[in-house]
Amino acid sequence: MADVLQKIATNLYQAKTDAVAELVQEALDAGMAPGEVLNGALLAGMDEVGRDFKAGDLYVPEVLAAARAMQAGMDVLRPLLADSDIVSSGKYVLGTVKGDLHDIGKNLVRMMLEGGGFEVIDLGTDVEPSAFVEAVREHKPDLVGMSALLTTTMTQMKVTIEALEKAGLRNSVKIMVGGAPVTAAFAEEISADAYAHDAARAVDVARWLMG
Ligand code: B1M
Repeated sequence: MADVLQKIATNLYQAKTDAVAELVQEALDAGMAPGEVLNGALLAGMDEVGRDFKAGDLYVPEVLAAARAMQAGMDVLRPLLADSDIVSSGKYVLGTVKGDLHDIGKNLVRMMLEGGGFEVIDLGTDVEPSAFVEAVREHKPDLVGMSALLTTTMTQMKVTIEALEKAGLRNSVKIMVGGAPVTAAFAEEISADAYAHDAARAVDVARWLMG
C-alpha cells in the first residue's frame, strides 16, 4: 500500500501526468482513503518539489509541470472528496488575492470545503479586492476565504477587507485567510475572523465560523 503512495509521489515529481492519474485510481481501487492518497502521495510529492525548487535544483517550468501532474491526481480524487461525509454547509467565496497566481493550495482548500458540504464560489487567482466585493454582493456568502503564497501579496488581504468595509459588507461575512506566509498573528492584525493552516483545517475552521 505505502509503495503505491511513493510511486505516485515519484511520478508527480517527474511530472508524469497520466501515470499520476492512473496510480491514484489504482490506490483508490486498492481501498485507500482519498485523504490518505492526498496527504501521503500528492502533498508529499509536491513538498519535495517545493524543497528542490527552493534549493535551486528545479526550475519554474519543471515546477509547473509537476503542479499539472498534481492537478491530474486531484481530478481523480475530487469527486470522492466532494461525495464524502457532508456534515455542515454554507456558501463560501474563495480566491487567491491580487497579484498572486498560486492556486494549488487554494484549489485544495476548495476541494476539502466541497467535501465538507460547502458551496464554493471560486474566483480563481489574482483576484482584485473589487472582485471579492462584487462576489459578496452577488452571491451573499456566509464566508470569504483568501489565499496568498507570497509575502508581497499577503498585504492584499488587508486591502480586500478594507474594500469590504467600505462597501458596507464586512459584517455580512466571516473572513478566513491562509497560505504559506500567513500566520494567526497576521490574521488578527488585519482583522480577519480566522486563520487556517491547511486545507483540512480550513474545513474545521469554516464549520466553527458557521457556529
Ligand atoms: Co511560487 N513561490 N512563485 N510558483 N511556489 C513559492 C510560494 C516560494 C515559497 C518558493 C521559494 O522561493 N521557496 C516563493 C515565495 C517566497 C515568499 O514570498 N516568501 C515563490 C515565488 C518567489 C514565486 C515567484 C515570484 C517566482 C518568480 O517568478 N521569480 C512567482 C510568483 C508568481 C505570482 O504569483 N505572481 C512564482 C510562481 C510559481 C509557479 C507559477 C511556478 C508555481 C505556481 C503554480 C500554481 O499554483 N498553479 C509556483 C509554485 C508551485 C511554488 C511552490 C514550489 C509550491 C506552492 C504549492 O503549490 N505548494 C512554492 C514553494 C513551497 O511552497 N514549498 C512557491 C503546495 C500547496 C498544496 O501548498 O499553497 O502552501 P500551499 O497551500 C497549503 C496551505 O498554505 C494552506 O492549505 C494548503 C495545504 O493544505 N492554504 C490555505 C493555502 N491557501 C489557503 C487558504 C485558506 C486556508 C489554508 O483559507 C482561505
